[in-house]
Amino acid sequence: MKSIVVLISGNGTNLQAILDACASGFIAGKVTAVISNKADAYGLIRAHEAGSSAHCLAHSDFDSRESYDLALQQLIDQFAPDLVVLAGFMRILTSGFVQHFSGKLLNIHPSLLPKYQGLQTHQRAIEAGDKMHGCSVHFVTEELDGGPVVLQAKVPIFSDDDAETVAERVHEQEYRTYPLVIRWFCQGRLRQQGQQALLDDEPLPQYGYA
Ligand code: 3YE
Repeated sequence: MKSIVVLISGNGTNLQAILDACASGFIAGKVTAVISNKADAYGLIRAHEAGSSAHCLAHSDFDSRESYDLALQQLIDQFAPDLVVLAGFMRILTSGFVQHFSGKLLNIHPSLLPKYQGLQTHQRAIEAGDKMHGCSVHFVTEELDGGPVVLQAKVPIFSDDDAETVAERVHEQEYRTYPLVIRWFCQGRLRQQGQQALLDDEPLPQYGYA
């Protein structure tokens, strides 16, 4: 049974999908701890209800990004996790943090990477006239949303969509793709080798969406 630490900043709907997948046995792992950088994150209640250790480490209590990330790293290390999962955790992580957890740090991003790194992805996809959008699970490297992609799911964008209806469609795919990737990781089938993600030692394709 692998140990997973999940980092959140808010509602924690992806966290809930992961907790459910652990409870059903789909993921051979246990969410040992959930850490939020915001005290009012509803995901902390989800964590508590699922029997995970729930923590708040507020970035506002620290005077630098480096000191926060070091404290976060030390808190995570107490649980000695096999995997650290960002699930709506809205902070850019320092290179020291990323290096410390290299190869065991995953994020889910609401776009078909490498398109639309950063924020407001649904609005930007609509404004660009894209017919296709989606989400990407990737290993975290120093470059924001730039690490090797493991799995993507596509959704259509219809002419009467707005950012909210698209977000809803993308969320449904996030709740399927993230647990699947975490399942692979906990089975020992998934690893990171530099800018490549390997599944069963085979390189996964890095898509280039123009
Ligand atoms: N850090 C690195 N590489 C990555 N963090 C995330 C992915 C990822 C990463 O691939 N090095 C929002 C955008 C960040 C933002 O600017 N946040 C602010 C704080 C805002 C607040 O706390 O209210 C900041 O300065 O970090 C996860 C996604 C990060 C999105």
